[in-house]
This record gives sequence, C-alpha cells and structure tokens, in this order.
Amino acid sequence: MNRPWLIPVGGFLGAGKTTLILSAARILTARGLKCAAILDDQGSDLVDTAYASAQGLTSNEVTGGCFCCRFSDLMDKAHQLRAFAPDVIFIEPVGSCTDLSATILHPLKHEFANTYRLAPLTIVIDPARAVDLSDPNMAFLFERQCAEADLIVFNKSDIHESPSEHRAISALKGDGVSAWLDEILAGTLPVGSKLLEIDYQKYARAEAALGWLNWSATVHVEPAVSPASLIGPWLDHLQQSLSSANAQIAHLKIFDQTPASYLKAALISNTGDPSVTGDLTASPEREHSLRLNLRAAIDPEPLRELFLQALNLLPGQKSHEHLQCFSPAPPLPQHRYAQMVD
Ligand SMILES: Nc1nc2c(ncn2[C@@H]2O[C@H](COP(=O)(O)OP(=O)(O)OP(=O)(O)O)[C@@H](O)[C@H]2O)c(=O)[nH]1
Ligand SMILES: [Mg+2]
Repeated sequence: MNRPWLIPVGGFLGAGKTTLILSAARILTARGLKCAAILDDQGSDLVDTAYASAQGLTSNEVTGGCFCCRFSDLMDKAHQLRAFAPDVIFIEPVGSCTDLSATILHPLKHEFANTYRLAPLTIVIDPARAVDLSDPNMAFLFERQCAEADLIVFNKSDIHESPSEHRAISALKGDGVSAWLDEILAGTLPVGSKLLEIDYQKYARAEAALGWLNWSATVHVEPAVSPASLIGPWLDHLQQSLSSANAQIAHLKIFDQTPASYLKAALISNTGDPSVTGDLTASPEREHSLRLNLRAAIDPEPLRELFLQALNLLPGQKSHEHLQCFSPAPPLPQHRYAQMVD
C-alpha cells in the first residue's frame, strides 16, 4: 500500500515555512511526485491557503486551533487529501506552536505508522529574527521550537548571513531546498528525536501575549486600481500604526486576489519594506478579494481598534467582511507522549 510522506515544517512566524513548502513542492513535482499541504491557524481565512492554492498546490487547512489541539482534525484532513493520491503531504503548524514532537510526531508514529511515512521535524529559522527577538514571549516560543528540532534550516540565505553554511537555504530562490529534501526523505535521520521539557503555563502565557487578527473582505473600487496600489499604501499605514502603538510585528501578510491575478505582501518587522510576491504589474481591477493575517505583540482589543481605524483608509466598498481578533487560547493537546515511540 502506498504510504504518503508527511513532512512537518515548523518554525517561528514569518520564518519562511510556507515559502519552503511551495519551493519544495515545485521540486518534487518536477521529480514526478504528487504533493499537497495542510496549513494551520488559530483563526480562519488563511493567507497561506489562498497563496498555496494560487500557486497550484493542492491544500487543506485546519482552522481554529493548532495541530496539537486538533490532532483528529489534522488526520481527517490528511485522509481527505488521499483521494488525490499524494506522495507527499507537507504539514505546517502555527508559527507560535511548539512541543510538536510530543503532541504530533509521536502520536503519528504510534497510531499511523501503517498509513504514513513521517519525515523528521524541520524547524525553519530566519537568522535575522534570531538576533532581533526583543519580546520575551516571542523569544521563549522561538527557543523552545529550536530545542525540539530534528533538524534546523537557516533560511533567507539570499539576504542574511547564516550562522552555519550547513543547511543554509533560500526558500525563495530555491537554493539548498533539493539538498534538504534529499536529507529528510533519505530515512536516515531520527524522527521526533527530542521530547521537550516545557512549562505549559508559560507556553500559554507566551502565546496569549500575541494579538491575532484575521480579516477578509471583497472590496469594490471605482475606478479600477491595481492590487499594488490598493494594498501597498495601506500596508505602510498599518505598519506605522503598529509601530506607534509599540506593537512588535511578528508577521503581517495580505493577499489580494483579483479575477486576473494575485499579489501577496508580507512584513515581519516594524521597519523595512514588505516583501512582495505575485504580479506587481497586474492591471487595475474593480473587484479585489482580500485576506489579511496579522500577528503582533499587542492585546487584541487595542489591536482591533487600531485595525478598524486603519480600515477606514482602505478605499472602496467592502462586502462579505469577516474579522476575528483574539489571543490564542491555552494549548490543550489531544495527545501528549511523555515517552518516545520507536
Ligand atoms: N528574501 C527571502 N525572503 C523569504 C525567504 N523565505 C521566505 N521569505 C519571505 O518571508 C516572509 C514570510 O514567509 P512565509 O513563508 O510566509 O513564512 P511562514 O513561516 O510560513 O509564516 P507564518 O505562516 O505566518 O508562520 C514572506 O514575505 C516571504 O516572501 C527567503 O528564502 N528569502
Ligand atoms: Mg506560513
């Protein structure tokens, strides 16, 4: 029986997990393999799912909680994908999530070894983030994620110097991604090799210190504007508002789908320009389907207020609006293995 690979790709918010999955899926597809992905978030209206689908990757999502709290949901989504007969399913946990080895990898090894082959847990690191985590809660989550990695890849080698040449990659440019795939699919690295010591109260406090905001809407503008001119200035304004409120941005991403094209822009800090993918030169359109996912070190109430004020500056008529703003609830894993499974 065909046992698809499950490839877990973890790491902090904005480290480049989705970009790596998309890059790896392109490489494996060129090798003749069928790929799919399951994305995860504490809320709904995921930018990552829209982006992955726009890139042609078959995707499913777990919403309203992390994989560890929704393990059954994760497995249901993986089984649903099997109708498409994938060789590989990438799974991307929420970027604030840790303790994945005890709550996902070992339960998978124990209960689903006959159904799936499990790859080691890769933790993606943005080296610039590693030296710029002034927020102690974010620093705690980041450190715990690194501590349980089966392997670490240092991403964004095209713009940042890596602490090690070994496993330095650029998910965006594709450098090192083939070598990473060869390493994790060789079956020689241990899987779930570390079980974390973690204080769940501290973990819950660290996650709850992040404000989480997901918003989606259809925006009609008259006259037509290009995605770049609609979302570019607005994103700048939102970045400035967050900085004025002293809210450290963990990841702010926006996805604009028009009938003809898409554009995605993302910020992982309060300074600097957004990184943009998609069609910057797309032609003006009247209808834009927008999704925005924002994670920052700020309480949900001021975050909501700040966002609603910024929304007044977004031109056009909004319909089908959906806004969620909250702090992640304390993690309550469905399973937690205190012992390793062989
Ligand atoms: N220059 C450069 N940018 C990258 C690279 N990989 C990712 N990025 C950018 O970093 C930002 C975050 O990338 P994502 O792939 O969305 O990060 P993520 O880890 O999936 O983020 P969350 O899902 O929010 O946790 C995006 O703007 C990417 O374009 C890289 O190798 N080089
Ligand atoms: Mg992602």
